[in-house]
Amino acid sequence: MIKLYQFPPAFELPNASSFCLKLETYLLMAKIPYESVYGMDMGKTPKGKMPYIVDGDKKIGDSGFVIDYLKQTYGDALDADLTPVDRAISLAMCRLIEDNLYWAMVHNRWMEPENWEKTKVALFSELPPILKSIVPGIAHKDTQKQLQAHGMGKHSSDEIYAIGVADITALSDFLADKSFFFGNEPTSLDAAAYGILANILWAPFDSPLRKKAQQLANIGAYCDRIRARYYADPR
Ligand SMILES: N[C@@H](CCC(=O)N[C@@H](CS)C(=O)NCC(=O)O)C(=O)O
Repeated sequence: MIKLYQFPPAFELPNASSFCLKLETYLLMAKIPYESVYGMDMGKTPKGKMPYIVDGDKKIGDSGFVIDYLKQTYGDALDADLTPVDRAISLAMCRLIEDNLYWAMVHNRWMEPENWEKTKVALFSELPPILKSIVPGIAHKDTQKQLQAHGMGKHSSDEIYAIGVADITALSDFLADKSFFFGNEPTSLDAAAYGILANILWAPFDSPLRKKAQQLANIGAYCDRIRARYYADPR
């Protein structure tokens, strides 16, 4: 059976990492059996990031490459019927979520001082005492560097939230009154969108991002719908 390596659950979410939640949601939506292996050992990851999977003798990192592999190996249950135009939109929306909105969420969790205190407790409190005194500081500096390298970290908080709010509004406008982004059944874009929107809505961080997601009624209803359909059984 496929082993899905991911961070342990946090903030009462199946995963506080939007990429881990995306991949688990994809596996559930595509009905591919898997077993979660929770941990924080980045040394074993193929790309220094979570999530990754091990399937037999194959170890694959990056949620996008994992989904490509799953489609090739187990069939494309979710995206097979998308038109080329749908695929182009799906890719662009996915990039909006993962290469832009994600960094606004990271800024909110890691760079706002009171949120960093919550993030630190949620992510690192299970570490043994020696590691607990070292790892959070290193992770914080590394995240700050990543935000700078991406470019999001060069903006003020107000500017970052304005960027993120525009992304959430675009997702809401595209979703409109549909059940899922491309109609009545989910596609891989829904897995990516749920990964981040559930994290923005339900992790305990007030921000203009969460406020906007709460104001847009279709976003809350969408996340509720996916949670009820795929996460009703406690796992
Ligand atoms: N492109 C990767 C991104 C994965 C990613 O950024 N994972 C974050 C958690 S949300 C991570 O492992 N961060 C740890 C680090 O950067 O040290 C994917 O799609 O899987």
